[in-house]
Amino acid sequence: MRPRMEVEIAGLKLKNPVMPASGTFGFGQEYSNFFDLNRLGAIVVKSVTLEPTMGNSPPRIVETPSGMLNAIGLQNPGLQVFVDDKMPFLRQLQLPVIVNIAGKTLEEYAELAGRLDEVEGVAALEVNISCPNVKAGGIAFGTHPDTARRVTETVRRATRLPLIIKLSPNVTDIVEMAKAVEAGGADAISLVNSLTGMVIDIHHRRPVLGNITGGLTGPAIRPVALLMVWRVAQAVQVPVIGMGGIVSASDAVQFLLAGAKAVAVGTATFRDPTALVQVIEGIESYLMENNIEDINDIIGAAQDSR
Ligand code: RRO
Repeated sequence: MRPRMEVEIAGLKLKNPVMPASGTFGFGQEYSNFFDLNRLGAIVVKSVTLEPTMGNSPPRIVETPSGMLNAIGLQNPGLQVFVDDKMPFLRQLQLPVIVNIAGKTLEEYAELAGRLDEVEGVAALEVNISCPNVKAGGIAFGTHPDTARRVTETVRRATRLPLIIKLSPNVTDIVEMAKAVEAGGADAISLVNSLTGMVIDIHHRRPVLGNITGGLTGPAIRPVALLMVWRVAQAVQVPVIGMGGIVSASDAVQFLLAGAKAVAVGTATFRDPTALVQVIEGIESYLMENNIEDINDIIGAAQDSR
């Protein structure tokens, strides 16, 4: 018998707990020739800002040991183009569409949330308070608990949509951040965004990235991300979506055992556009091999061994 793979997060019913990490899957359509997108638990789009955003000067990406640094700088076509040109494709999919939003000010976050509240087919918002590659907004809201709480409260007032707040690992105490956004009205928490880093070109004697710093992702950050998910899952009541270097089903299962109710696959998709499907199928095989009938039975199971 096939195991039950459904999970519920912030009122959203997901057919399985696997979704793309924001920013690694465009607006979905880009990947629709590789596999049936309806196999995913949910879709999460690249961060949307109020106005079109050009992003940072190149180079924007550099490979690192077991990972990569990116400094895209929030490039996206802006809210209106997203709603007019990207949503028609997304809303005909049979899965929850989660829209990641990023603002430069509290008012921008509120306006994004308020306008998306009225857009047909948006199932939830993921609030990006953790982009490491822009000066204003993004991570500026995500490294202090009071500020993170205030953004959450502001967005909460502006929309009825379920709110997922995406946390940065570039903080002293991730648990404090998670508790702050929970108190502010988050329905779920996703973590982690990328870890700030840099690479220097020794021949030109200057930083490789145009932005100097970038966000580190990929397997290099997995153990750090896993520990943060483990700690946050212990500390909050709201569900956690775990991510950071998940490449395979066994990586994903680690996050589920640590207490994540769902997982996101990001950088792995750049190497293999079907990585998400491999992870879904691999989790199902793991459950079958271990005679587990319901995926919910393994969520947080490693916490019980403490
Ligand atoms: O666009 C980016 O440079 C970016 C964003 Br918004 C983010 O949230 N995380 C990241 O690693 N890069």
